[in-house]
Amino acid sequence: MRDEAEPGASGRTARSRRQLLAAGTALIGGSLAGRAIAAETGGEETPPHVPRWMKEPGADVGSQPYGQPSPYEKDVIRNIPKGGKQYTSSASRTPLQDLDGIITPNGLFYERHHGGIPEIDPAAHRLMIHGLVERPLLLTMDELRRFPTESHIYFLECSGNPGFEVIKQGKTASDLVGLASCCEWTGVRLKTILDEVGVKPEARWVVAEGADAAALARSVPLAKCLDDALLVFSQNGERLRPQQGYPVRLLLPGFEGNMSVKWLRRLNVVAEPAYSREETSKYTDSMPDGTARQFTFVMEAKSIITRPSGTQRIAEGFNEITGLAWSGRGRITGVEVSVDGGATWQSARLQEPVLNRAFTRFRLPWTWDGQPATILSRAIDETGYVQPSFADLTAIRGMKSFYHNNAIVPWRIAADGEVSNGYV
Ligand SMILES: Nc1nc2c(c(=O)[nH]1)N[C@H]1C(S)=C(S)[C@@H](COP(=O)(O)O)O[C@H]1N2
Ligand SMILES: [Mo]
Repeated sequence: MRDEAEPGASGRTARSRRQLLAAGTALIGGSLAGRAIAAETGGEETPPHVPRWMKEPGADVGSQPYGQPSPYEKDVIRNIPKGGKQYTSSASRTPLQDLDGIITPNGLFYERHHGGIPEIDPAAHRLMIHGLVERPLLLTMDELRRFPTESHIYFLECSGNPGFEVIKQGKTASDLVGLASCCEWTGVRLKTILDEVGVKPEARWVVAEGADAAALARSVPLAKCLDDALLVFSQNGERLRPQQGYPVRLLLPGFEGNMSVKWLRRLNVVAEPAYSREETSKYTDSMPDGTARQFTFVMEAKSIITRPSGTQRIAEGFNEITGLAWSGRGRITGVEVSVDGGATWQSARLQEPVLNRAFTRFRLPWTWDGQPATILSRAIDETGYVQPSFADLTAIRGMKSFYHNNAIVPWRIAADGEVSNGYV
């Protein structure tokens, strides 16, 4: 077994993992647990000594009116690319490999901004609903909150997660698919507001516009607006963060992130799409025959193994393989994992809850024999759709595409336990 001095992204958990391994061995009848204690070299703060933090009272209640993570978790932060003009078109990624469960903490939710993050005074902000409607409305944020409200757990994912070339460059799970996050959203159904204004029979689309310097605008099919679209004002129980669209954003479950317009100021009900920048020059994909795919709304099923994953290092013996799967078309019904480069596949256990258009956590117990291996996962959703390999995806879409790359990500495990991107 490799020991606790291991470096890498998972270094901070190396010791607790070793202890867990020792405990697991004891559970199945070995006597390694006693040896592990004797070999412990943690120093004065480690049992059987009494640690420093037991010898005097801890910090006062309210020493942090808004709570912060332990200082020892300071490296669990958003993954922000170096350089580049952050105020024009920028993104930061969720550190998926450092998180557990299915909920993304608000401070680690991925960000994608086309004109920076506006600081909006909610008292001055209004939502205008107009166009092909009987009774146009201008809503204050307080008025919006008076409508019947719902909470749902949904993922949100940028359709450039990752670009077709990036898949060969990223090192960590976050580099590769960190433009995806999942949280509990609270808001008012867009249908409730559209019923209030009275949509005219010739209406087919709703153009949503943001109050940022980009004035980002997207045309949304009326059917989606009357289905599960939400006007969101809270995430994970607290008001939206400025980065996520404070004080109100559109949330279109399962659709490409770009359409979930943040800092929402206007909904224009129309008969034809706007053909805005974001649905003509961007968020379209060039196909091998020279045509372009346009209005590619739904995010197809995807999965990623978050542990073990790129830049982590594993020890021989027991390792739980775990990760996340999601589909814009509904629930995940299965995740298959291969530990032999795709030759054979096993069903992973899906951890409850398994929710519609939300991250689903999967787990598979695995004993690594210390030989080089390639591990992969593929998601299956309730429509029967199976996540494709990069080769299968590009056979149809070519390499001129940028968006909607939902290919399987392989992780290569070297003989020393180092995990790296299997595409490189
Ligand atoms: N007004 C506005 N809405 C926006 C954007 C933007 O730049 N401006 N970015 C879009 C893109 S490309 C994505 S992927 C999601 C990102 O949402 P998030 O930053 O909350 O993760 O917001 C979308 N909505
Ligand atoms: Mo995006």
